[in-house]
Amino acid sequence: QFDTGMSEDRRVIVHLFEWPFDAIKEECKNVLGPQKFGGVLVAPIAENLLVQSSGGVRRPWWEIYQPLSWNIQTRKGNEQQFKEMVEVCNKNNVRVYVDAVFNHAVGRVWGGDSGDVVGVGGTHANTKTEDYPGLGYTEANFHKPCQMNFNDKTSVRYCTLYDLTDVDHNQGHVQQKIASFLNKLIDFGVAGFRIDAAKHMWPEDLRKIYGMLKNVSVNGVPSKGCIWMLEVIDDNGEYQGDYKNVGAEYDFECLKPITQVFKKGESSMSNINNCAKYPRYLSQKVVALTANQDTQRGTWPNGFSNSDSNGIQRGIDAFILAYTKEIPNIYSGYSYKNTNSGPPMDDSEKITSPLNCTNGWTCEHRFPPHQWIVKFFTNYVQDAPVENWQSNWDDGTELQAAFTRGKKGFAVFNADTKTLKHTFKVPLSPGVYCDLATGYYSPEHQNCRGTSGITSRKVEIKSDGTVEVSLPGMARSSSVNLRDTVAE
Ligand code: LAG
Ligand code: CA
Repeated sequence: QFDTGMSEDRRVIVHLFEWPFDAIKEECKNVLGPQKFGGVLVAPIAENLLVQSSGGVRRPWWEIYQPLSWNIQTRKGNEQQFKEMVEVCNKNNVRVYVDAVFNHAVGRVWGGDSGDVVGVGGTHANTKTEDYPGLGYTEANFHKPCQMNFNDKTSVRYCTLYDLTDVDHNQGHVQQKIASFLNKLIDFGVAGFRIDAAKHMWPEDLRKIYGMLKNVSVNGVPSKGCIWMLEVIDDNGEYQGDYKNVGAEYDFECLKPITQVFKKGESSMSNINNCAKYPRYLSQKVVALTANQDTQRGTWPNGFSNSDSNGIQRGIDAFILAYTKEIPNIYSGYSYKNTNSGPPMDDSEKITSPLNCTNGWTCEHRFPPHQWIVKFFTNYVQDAPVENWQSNWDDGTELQAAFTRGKKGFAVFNADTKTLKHTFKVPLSPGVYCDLATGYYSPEHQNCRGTSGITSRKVEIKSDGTVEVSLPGMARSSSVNLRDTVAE
């Protein structure tokens, strides 16, 4: 684990995708602070292109990935609301991270013949002449448009992603613009950034920009250097090494077998365990991603859909939280009609409040087992080693696994459709434990409690260190909507 500068033993980040600032402020106070989340990742905040409709829906979510000014002005709120949110989250010991989009600006197609485009705050830009006054960029600050060849690193960094106008980060002027935006946020108390499309920028340029940043200071107290979480999507490790001296990187590679095991019953638990031992995971700062707006929509890797709520994503989240030694980053979103659908909104296109987890907001992070497993990670295991790994006691499908985290925790997963029944031997002290997947220990009741006062499952470790486990299988075919099961 790398030093994140998060408060005390807090480590888990939750991505509240497209939550308005006012709602995040409340969530920090009422849920994230008390439940010991370490940080919240906020979706892009810089003024973006206003897209009336696309793919049959109004206001597609992805308009936020097309910036045209540095003003903090999106449907999530304005600069004042942002500042207040950061202040309240910091007071509640929840660090704020911002998804920063600076590989590109609004794409060419949106300007039509005249090239004129307008942002959600009324700022204009011209995609034809490449004048983006709100960003302080002119044609000279962009790469020449070209078709990206994904087999060529130079092309991946220089050429055009979708048709988004590609910024030239080698220029001092550009570095200055980006750094001053990030520094302004650091002044507000922001502690780090997700670097969108990091793979599409040169590591040396990113290092220069990182070097221009101020020191982070939270609640007026100097904290660790700013954290960068780089989005480097990498199937075979051909890019990740390039960025290891720039910042932390999201782990996409090991998410793949994890997704395959839980989603389809393919790959195997031992592939997951081997993956985590690749040298690059030991030498680099890693953020263990469980999902993001892209993976949820199936963009990568053979993703999910709304009806995927039958426990698959929850299984993945729980597995990563129980297994990882890195910094976990879970995702909380909303249900959607098609993959373009933006966040739930009212008739005036204002984003509705997610605070009651209604209207389509799915509030995965409030699902009680998530909160207990966040505690399992935060309060107990953290970077304790994964030991006593077993995944092949059964009939060879290897969709079930058990492991201990040092002498601090024991976890069993069943991603198979059939029931798991097995007796394990573990090095934890004998006694009766609460199963944190179903409840938590309540000192007040001196018992294990689930939701609504129900006594939750207990697990006994006998004096010879054995523990009998019986776990039902996953129902891959059933389709329960998440909204029916989240805490309201
Ligand atoms: C990312 N990481 O590198 C984000 O995680 C991902 O969500 C972003 O794509 C992408 N990079 C650019 O920041 C999203 C949508 C795209 C969307 C893009 C820009 O997944 O579908 O493209 O944001 O808004 C859209 C249209 C395309 C069109 C493009 C440019 O969907 O059809 O070509 O805009 O006009
Ligand atoms: Ca680029």
